[in-house]
Amino acid sequence: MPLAPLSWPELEALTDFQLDYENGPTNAQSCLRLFGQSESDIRVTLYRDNHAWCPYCQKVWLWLEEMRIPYRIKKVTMFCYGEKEAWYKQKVPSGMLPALELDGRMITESDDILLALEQAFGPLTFSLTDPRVLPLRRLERLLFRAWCNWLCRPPLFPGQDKEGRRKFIQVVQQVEEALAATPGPYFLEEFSVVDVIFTPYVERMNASLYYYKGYSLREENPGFAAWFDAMETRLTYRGTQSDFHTHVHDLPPQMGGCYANGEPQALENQLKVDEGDWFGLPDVAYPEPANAKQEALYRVIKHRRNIVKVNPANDQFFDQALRCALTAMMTGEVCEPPKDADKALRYLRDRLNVPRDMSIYAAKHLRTALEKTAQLAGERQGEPIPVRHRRDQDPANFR
Ligand SMILES: N[C@@H](CCC(=O)N[C@@H](CS)C(=O)NCC(=O)O)C(=O)O
Repeated sequence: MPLAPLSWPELEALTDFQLDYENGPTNAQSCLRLFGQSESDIRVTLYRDNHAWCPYCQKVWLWLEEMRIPYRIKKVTMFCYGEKEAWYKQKVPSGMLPALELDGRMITESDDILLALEQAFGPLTFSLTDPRVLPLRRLERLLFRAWCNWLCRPPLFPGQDKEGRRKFIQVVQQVEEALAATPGPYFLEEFSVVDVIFTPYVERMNASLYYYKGYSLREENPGFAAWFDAMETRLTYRGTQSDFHTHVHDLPPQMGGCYANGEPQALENQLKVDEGDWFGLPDVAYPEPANAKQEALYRVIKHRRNIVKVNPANDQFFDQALRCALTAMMTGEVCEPPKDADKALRYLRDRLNVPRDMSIYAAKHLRTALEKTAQLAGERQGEPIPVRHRRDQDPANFR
């Protein structure tokens, strides 16, 4: 017999998920990080984007976490998903992110921020200006440009996609050689600022090329594979790590478009990223934490009123459908949603964000529960995810 959906208090009793936001592992929800020090020790405020989509913010964020520098976090809206806060435009008239306040001095441009942080707190193993770091800094930009040229150029002539792929793979070979030049999995002998610099875009390349081009950076290159595996041993990186679904749909408005090549492998991958199986994606390889479902449940409960409010479906109706999905996730039993709940459940499935809302495995469980519950109601998809903007993700609805 199918189960009736549990009530919110009943669901609440099924999770004891807790996080020490100030002193515990890196997470996207903290607004204050202390690392065992006191608030009076704080010299730094990081202004970063609300949804953890901005790659340059991730770079500075990861550096601060690795160095365990106490800091405050102020979250700011990006143009593509909402209205930039007036208070931020007074501080940074261009509205660009990230920005960092160090001893009352405002700094923009992520590399300048890292240089200033190095001056104040010392380097992360090597300085950005170290002669061994400089060529790798340039290599990262070379890889970035080859990626943009392949992914973000509208197709103008036949063979353009193949040419983009060939040139990208040429630079990938150079990166593979750089990774192979030292004995460990990182760029230099030890984890360093170089790994931090490569992280944001390599993560975005892995996601976007898998989805739009059918090319799996992590699986097709042993150096990258070992590097990703090593990065995932670090709680700092895990806390900032996103998933394929989030990236492939946050990149188009940020990059001015991402162009799919229509190849069979790409089509297959698109289906997998959008509709599952999310556990079969090469976006994470470390073993799943035991409390991933509890985390997903805790995070939904915390924001349930807003989640229900922003869903295009009727509130009472969606509240029940959502509880069905959560009940199924936590009990493993079938919980029949109200008739026609397919669209509403898939609307939420498509709008979970990692790591903004929860960590990667928690989101895989929640997406799976939403999809499986939706399948009991029908085949209809939710409203399409916009590609020119992401106002559907306006953080104003969650304040
Ligand atoms: N060169 C800058 C680039 C920063 C940048 O492009 N930031 C983007 C976000 S990824 C931004 O703030 N755009 C304005 C917005 O989207 O609101 C840096 O390294 O900090």
